[in-house]
Amino acid sequence: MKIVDAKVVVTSPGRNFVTLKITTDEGISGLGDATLNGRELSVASYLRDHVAPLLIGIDPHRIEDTWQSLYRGAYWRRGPVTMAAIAAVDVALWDIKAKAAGLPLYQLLGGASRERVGTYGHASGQDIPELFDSIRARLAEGYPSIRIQTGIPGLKAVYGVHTADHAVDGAPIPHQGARPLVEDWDTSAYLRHMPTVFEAVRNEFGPELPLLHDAHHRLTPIQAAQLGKDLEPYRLFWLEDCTPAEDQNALRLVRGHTTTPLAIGEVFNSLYDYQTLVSEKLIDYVRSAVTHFGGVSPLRKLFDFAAQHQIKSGIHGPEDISPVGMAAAVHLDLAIHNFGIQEYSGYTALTEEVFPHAYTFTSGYLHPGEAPGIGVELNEDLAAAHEYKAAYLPVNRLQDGTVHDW
Ligand code: CS2
Ligand code: MG
Repeated sequence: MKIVDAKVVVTSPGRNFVTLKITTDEGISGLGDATLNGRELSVASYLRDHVAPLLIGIDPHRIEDTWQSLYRGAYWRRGPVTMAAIAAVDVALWDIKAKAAGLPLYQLLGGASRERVGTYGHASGQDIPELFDSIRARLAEGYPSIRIQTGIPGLKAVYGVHTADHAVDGAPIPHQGARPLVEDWDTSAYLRHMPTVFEAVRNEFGPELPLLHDAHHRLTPIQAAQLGKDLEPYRLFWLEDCTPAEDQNALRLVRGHTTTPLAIGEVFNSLYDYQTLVSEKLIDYVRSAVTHFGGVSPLRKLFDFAAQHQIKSGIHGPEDISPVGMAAAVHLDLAIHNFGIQEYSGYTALTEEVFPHAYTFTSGYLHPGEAPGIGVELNEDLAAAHEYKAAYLPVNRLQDGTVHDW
């Protein structure tokens, strides 16, 4: 079997997605997600201009060799753009291999280790009553676990609190425009407010409901330690991205002060980003997504490394991972032993039409389905009808105007 075509499709059915379609001389094609929120066109160019020409003529069954050739052959290693591009190739080749075998991808990854994949949904609100309504809505949809994000008194806009005018079919959609929105931030106000939020949620919904929270890289290590300690009475399932973790050693300080479980890694794109975090057991969940970590091949290596340290998966699954990337994740989720939880925030109805898929989301649980491959198709005509629209992630600034992590 030989690759005869590699096509990049950029579409925007509510938000921008980048998809790679690889076609073989035997008529089997495979899809890969290359979506990098806010930098989509960089990955599209990396694929179109520097990767696709190199794929023509090679044997698509040689997944590991192709991955290593793209990683080592680029010379300039790692980074979100490179690894999203390599991820799309990796997933498309796994899609082809599984289709050629007539099997759903999870069967090539060792078969099912569970019957279904547990998820967490997003609940948010500007204030406690709005948050409670959002929690009730997620519970009504069957989510077994729920992430809590709220507004902060005195701040205008905060990560994770979606206003109705920025959601379609319940799925958040980004602010589109030539420049990013500017949001405001005050760490002291946040640290004062969050314990009161979890106190209110526990009083209203009880002690059993698994609750997650995303600090979104905004705290210093000692502030993260403080928040972790302050939230211990509320027994979180995890506190995510409590401090920027490029400095993996920073988590030694946090880990030393709190037993609140920690999840990190959605912005990581290689095993080296986790070296200290995993080997010293400084975290409890690894967050990388198939799309941003170089594909299924390296992510399963990460999960095996994490399993040696009793660390579990928590694959990143917001609305800016396309259904192609989500499908690949759910195949991995079903197969690996050290599965933790899968983030799932849903898509617009139009996105579902552009990417018809075999995976199902039923009362809070995902299953990849039994279709050969990853089980996703691309409606290219519909994709072409919804062109790329410039959209950037917000920029965060402190009250004095200093730029801060968003
Ligand atoms: C968030 C993401 O889902 C999460 O945990 O961190 O929504 C993140 O903000 C986006 O993926 C950025 O594109
Ligand atoms: Mg996050």
